Amino acid sequence: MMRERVADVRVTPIAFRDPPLLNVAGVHQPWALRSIIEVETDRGRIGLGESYGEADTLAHLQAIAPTLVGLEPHDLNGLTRQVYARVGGDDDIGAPFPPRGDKARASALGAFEVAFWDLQGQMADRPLHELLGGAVRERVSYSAYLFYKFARHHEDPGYPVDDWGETLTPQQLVEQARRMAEVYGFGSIKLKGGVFEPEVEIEGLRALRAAFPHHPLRIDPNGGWSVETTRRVMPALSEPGLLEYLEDPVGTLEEMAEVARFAPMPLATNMVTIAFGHLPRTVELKALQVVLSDHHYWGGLRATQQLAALGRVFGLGISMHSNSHLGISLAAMTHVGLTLPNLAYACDTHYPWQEDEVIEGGKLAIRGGSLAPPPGPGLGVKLDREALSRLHQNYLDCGIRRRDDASEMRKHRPDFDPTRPRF
Ligand code: GKR
Ligand code: MG
Repeated sequence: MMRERVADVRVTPIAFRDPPLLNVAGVHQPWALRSIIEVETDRGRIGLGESYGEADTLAHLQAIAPTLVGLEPHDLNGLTRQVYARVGGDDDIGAPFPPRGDKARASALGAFEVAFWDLQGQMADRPLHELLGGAVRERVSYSAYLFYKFARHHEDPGYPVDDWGETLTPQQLVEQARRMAEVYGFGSIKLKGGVFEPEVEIEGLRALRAAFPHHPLRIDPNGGWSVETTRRVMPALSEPGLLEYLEDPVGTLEEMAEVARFAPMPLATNMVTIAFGHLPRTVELKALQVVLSDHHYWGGLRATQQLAALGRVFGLGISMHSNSHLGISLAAMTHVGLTLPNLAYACDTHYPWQEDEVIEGGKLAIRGGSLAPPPGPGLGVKLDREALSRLHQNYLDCGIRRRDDASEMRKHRPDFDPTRPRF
């Protein structure tokens, strides 16, 4: 019998509304970009993927797409070969510190790999996590991802003020956290920092700790602090029971290693250890304790499992990083999360900040702070075609082709300087 093969691959850029969330780089633009990947077989099955939607990623995905025709959905090594042939970079996907080429390759691979897995699941009539080795838990825990935010975007008359309002004070942070906890049941809290002086953000953490005495709490200044600043605030950050871990206080691996020498709490990253080739030096320097995996740029779901296995070998904890995303990404994160024995922390997700969806049935429902994968074979999600064309039209109309939080911030604060360390 003829084997089922890829017959067509479509990559559709989309844009969806994003609230004015603050971070070290500036503020989110009114639209977030993603790309939706459809890999269709000669029997009409469609596997789905979701990835970044910025111009350079999109160019890679669109260049690779036609070269996948003829592959079998099980041929992940064949897929890897095609991706490597089209996206420049070193031969070793994780060679030490050439992250540009390798991140581009790993991101392209991850985008298509999820769609290939989705097809494999559909062909086997099995949910994806079963193909990935089976579940070690029934649900994946996610954390409340708190952001300081403006009440509205600077110039966007068509966009109503979002109903989260402004979050600039400790009291407003607590209110944001209460709403997250009430609606989604989150049992862990992450604060996106790097926005205000660290002492101001620590006041926010203290308010959260007082309001949520038992929720594990983290802060992530995205490399916005210097080593000296981190040393200065360490006594306050080390107050008993305040932090579960400290994420990317400083911007380089070497600086993380310096901080690790005086920080009593675990250090986590999604910024300095972002490829396999970074692991030897990370381990050698004892620079951190938790790697926030992300299938979108580590190279897919197999790579995520391999990273978790290496984490077990070297005593690194594993959790998950997130960017603004929709349900295809969340389904993929949840399937692979079910299979990682050492997923020891609640994963990040921006999902509550996104109102729109591209999958049938609308938003997936995080309940009790966790999510079970959507039922059904493969990822368990299907494209809502009307939503896809609407979100694609948003992309065509919005004019944004590259995320630029700093320029957006300068509309509010003309003297804003995103140079890091900011503090
Ligand atoms: O969405 O503003 C944001 C975040 O800062 C995001 O860009 C980061 O990639 O969430 C991320 C992180 O944990 O560093
Ligand atoms: Mg981070």
